[in-house]
Amino acid sequence: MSRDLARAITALESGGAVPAAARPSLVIGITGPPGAGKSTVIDAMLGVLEGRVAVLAVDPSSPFTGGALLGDRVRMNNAGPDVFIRSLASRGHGGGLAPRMRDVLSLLSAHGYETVLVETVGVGQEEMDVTSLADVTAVVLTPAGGDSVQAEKAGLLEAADVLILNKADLAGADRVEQELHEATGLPVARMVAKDGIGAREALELIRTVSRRGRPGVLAGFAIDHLGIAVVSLAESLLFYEGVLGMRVAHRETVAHEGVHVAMLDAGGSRVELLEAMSAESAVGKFIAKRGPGIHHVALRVPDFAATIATLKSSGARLLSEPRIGAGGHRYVFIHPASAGGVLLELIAHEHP
Ligand SMILES: Nc1nc2c(ncn2[C@@H]2O[C@H](COP(=O)(O)OP(=O)(O)OP(=O)(O)O)[C@@H](O)[C@H]2O)c(=O)[nH]1
Ligand SMILES: [Mg+2]
Repeated sequence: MSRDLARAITALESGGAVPAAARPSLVIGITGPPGAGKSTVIDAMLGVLEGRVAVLAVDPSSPFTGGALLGDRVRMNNAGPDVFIRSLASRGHGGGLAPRMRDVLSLLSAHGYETVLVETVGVGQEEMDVTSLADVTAVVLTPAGGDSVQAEKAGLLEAADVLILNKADLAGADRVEQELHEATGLPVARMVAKDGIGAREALELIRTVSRRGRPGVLAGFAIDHLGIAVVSLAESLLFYEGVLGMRVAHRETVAHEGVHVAMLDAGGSRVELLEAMSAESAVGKFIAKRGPGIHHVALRVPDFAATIATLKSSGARLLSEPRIGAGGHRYVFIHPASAGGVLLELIAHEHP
């Protein structure tokens, strides 16, 4: 298969046609200053990626396609024989790098490659054009002084969808992570690529970012329920159940949150009445401060783990680590300060 593909790519370069893809691959651009650890990051990702994976390295210096292939494969210890690796020279070929790359990506899709990692050194227009072909561009930076300045000058940060702070084993990682996040507003994933650390989390972040704005995948989102703080469940049920005629789906005491809960069906969504077990519980304090009323909005999210990872790296304030709540669902609360003044509960969209 791999040899067919190599032949097909060679044929392309002499003007061959590209077959149509059944399902497009996820194309991840890995770029950044020289020596930031792009190849090592890719190698670490190869260690955790499943399915068919291809690596394209854009070699800015070599006039020979495949010129850097050997060197790169030697450095990629996790590249098994099934990983397709190819270097594309950015010089010495007519027609521009981006059009050739687009064709190669189509071929890889057509050959069933689910993930394509594209390494480029982020300098020059040709390279930036290639970056625009990726679904997600991750810029690799390090705590070493000057890296981020250089990346900014090269316009790299503008092309970035996520940042990877590699070499997080070096001094200053915390400070640089904070600075990068504040300067760009982008999520930052930390890695110690040479030890394979952080690759899984970085990929999770990349997948989450690539899902944004893609219709269809968002279909998993739904308002799960509206949480209403009440003084007395018994009294409020007289209205919600007795007068309105809503049906109580279940009642439960969630001790670690200090509440008695009545869940009422409301079409596809639900209403959750919350009665405080004590004045010290969160709902007790809420009522003391603001009186009874809407306490939180709960959203069901399609990819809970990935969403949590993105939230954390984007600096959103979570009230706790994910917990198991009513009905056995995993959930987490996001502080109103991070969610437009609403206490937001996220619930894993899964059936226990
Ligand atoms: N301390 C430390 N060193 C690392 C880490 N990851 C990579 N390196 C080292 O950084 C150097 C450069 O790594 P590469 O992966 O070749 O970097 P690159 O960005 O692909 O480099 P070019 O392709 O030449 O631009 C190597 O000596 C790696 O061993 C890390 O997490 N921590
Ligand atoms: Mg490299």
